[in-house]
Amino acid sequence: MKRRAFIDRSSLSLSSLLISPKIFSTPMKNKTSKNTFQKSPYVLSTWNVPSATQEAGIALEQGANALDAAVLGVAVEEANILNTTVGIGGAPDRDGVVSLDACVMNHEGNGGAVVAVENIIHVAALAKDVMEHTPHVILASKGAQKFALDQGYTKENLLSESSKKAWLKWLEKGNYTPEINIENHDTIGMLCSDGDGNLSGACTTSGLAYKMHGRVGDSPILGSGLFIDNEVGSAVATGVGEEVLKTVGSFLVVELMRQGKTPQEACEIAIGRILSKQVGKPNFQVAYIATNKKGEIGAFSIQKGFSYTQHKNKKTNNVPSNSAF
Ligand code: SD4
Repeated sequence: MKRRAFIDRSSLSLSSLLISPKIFSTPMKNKTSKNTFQKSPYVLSTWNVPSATQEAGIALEQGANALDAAVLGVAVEEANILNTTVGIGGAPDRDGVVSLDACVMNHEGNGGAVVAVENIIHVAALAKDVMEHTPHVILASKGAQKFALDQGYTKENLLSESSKKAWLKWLEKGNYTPEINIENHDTIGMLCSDGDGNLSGACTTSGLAYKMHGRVGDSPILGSGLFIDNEVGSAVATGVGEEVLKTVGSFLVVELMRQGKTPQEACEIAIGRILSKQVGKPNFQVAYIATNKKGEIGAFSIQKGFSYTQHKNKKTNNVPSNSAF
């Protein structure tokens, strides 16, 4: 699953990427957890996203906090017009409308999310703005867009020519069931641990290709697409959101780690929970990645083909995940 970064990495830096007027203006509160074991920053991202992961890693190495780094990192894929599952260029719904979902969570247990947002590229930054500048956790659709415009975001056409072409081809069959296959699951979920050992994360997606208009998946739902507990660990999901929502997947992974499971064991049990409701081999993909306060990492998926990208000790590499089938 190769992608070329739309934005040249060198053009992105802590000082130059103005995805949100406020992205780096929030003072770090320096609230560290009681059990900080890991001080060397690291980043984990779903799928093969070296540019985004490295961007976040470099930001952490330069002293950014985990939340700022995650939002900055996923912004690389949100701006990548060739990535048909995130941000600009994302596959539209069955009516030809691109709508985006995103959420963030920080080490203090705060979160923000936006669902079904049209015409705004950097929805993870917008989710962070919801967290930091409203009394709410989730803003939806037109309300989220109005908030974005008030915050200084600009309206963009998110439907690329090639995504439009693919949608028109899909329409020829008149098949109004969202397609479910492992190729269209490339949500970027990113987990960051910063120099203070604090955990934060972001998850951003255009959702399932050709979904019903108004459909919202797991990715912007705290506890399903993403969950952070700075005392325990963090987890993020990708794949068919309906299955993750029904098992509150990322929360489950973190709660399993709280009970003493390693991140790997927790991801495997959470995938097992989904499989336990299925008869035979399912035809959909779900994958989790997770990390704990010791810096241990886990990843597991239903189907073969899932991988995650990590940035650790100044190196970025892609790691294949084990799978149930
Ligand atoms: C969703 N979990 O909307 C997302 C899909 C996904 O790449 O992972 N897309 O259900």
